[in-house]
Amino acid sequence: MNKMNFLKTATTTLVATSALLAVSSAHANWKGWNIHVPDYPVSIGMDKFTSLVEANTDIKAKTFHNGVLGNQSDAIKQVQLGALSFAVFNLGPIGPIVPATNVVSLPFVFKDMDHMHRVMDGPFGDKLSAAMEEKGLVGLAWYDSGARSFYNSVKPITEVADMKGLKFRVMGNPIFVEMVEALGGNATPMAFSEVFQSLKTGVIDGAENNWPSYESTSHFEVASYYSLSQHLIIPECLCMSKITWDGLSDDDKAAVKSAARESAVLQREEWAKRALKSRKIVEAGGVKFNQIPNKAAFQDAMGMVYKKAVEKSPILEDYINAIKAVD
Ligand code: GTR
Repeated sequence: MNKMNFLKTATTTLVATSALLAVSSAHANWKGWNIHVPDYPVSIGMDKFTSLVEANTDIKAKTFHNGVLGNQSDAIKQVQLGALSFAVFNLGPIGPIVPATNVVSLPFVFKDMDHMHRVMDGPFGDKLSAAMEEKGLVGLAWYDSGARSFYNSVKPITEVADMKGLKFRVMGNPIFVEMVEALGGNATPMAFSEVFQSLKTGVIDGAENNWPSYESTSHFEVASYYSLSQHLIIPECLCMSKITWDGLSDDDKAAVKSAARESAVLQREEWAKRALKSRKIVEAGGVKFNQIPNKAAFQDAMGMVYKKAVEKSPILEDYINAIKAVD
């Protein structure tokens, strides 16, 4: 083939491929995974995201709430494979797949929610997104998930010694097992959907979560001691499958990204409102909540957890320092 013919063929192929891609994007039907009930802040954010995507592109997008598409660890794999197009994931269970993200699963790594926002909304958040993208997850925006505290059906936790002998459900990441063990308790990784029944039947004594999840799952009805340890502040990502993302035109990418950002603004507002509302609901429902006077003792017990995490992924040392360096 001479040079001219080659160029012609190449151009024709390119045009045909782009046309195909454009067609596939025009008829795209995105499925999104969500673990939460439809009126949860994450769900409201995701619904905003899909309505903006549908308004500003030719893509059809629908979120399946209530975890009907399976548990979080399986859903992460489905998004990586492109079987699901998008999802909101807590970064906790992403750690085993993208070790760099383990830094946000280290207990007490953030001072408070505002500190977490300053870190994640700056260059550090972009660094974590880049690490996720290498594993097929494109981070579009960061959602809020509050601070997680311990709750159980046996007694209030006021000091580290109270954790001894209690069995807590944790999310799927060895860091959380180590965290509970470092405090003297026992830990069982378990899917979110199984926690209520396990609390009710006494398979576990407790779990840990933020006010809205403690309330929306009714865990407060079967584990009524909520102790404000606030040991984890883990952001969540509105993530897309890289396979889906790579098939988008530049215009669609811009529209999708801006839809995600706009949805995150709403999600954070809704989060703040729901955290207050959920706390009121559970207190009215008879929850006995207590402050922990010496939180520093819980923090001090985390030395081994940090040491092991850094041994496994040495990059975490720099990441921990980078987080601490953000005021
Ligand atoms: C919630 C979080 C979920 C899920 C859940 C859990 O706070 O929003 O993504 O991680 O906790 O404990 O499994």
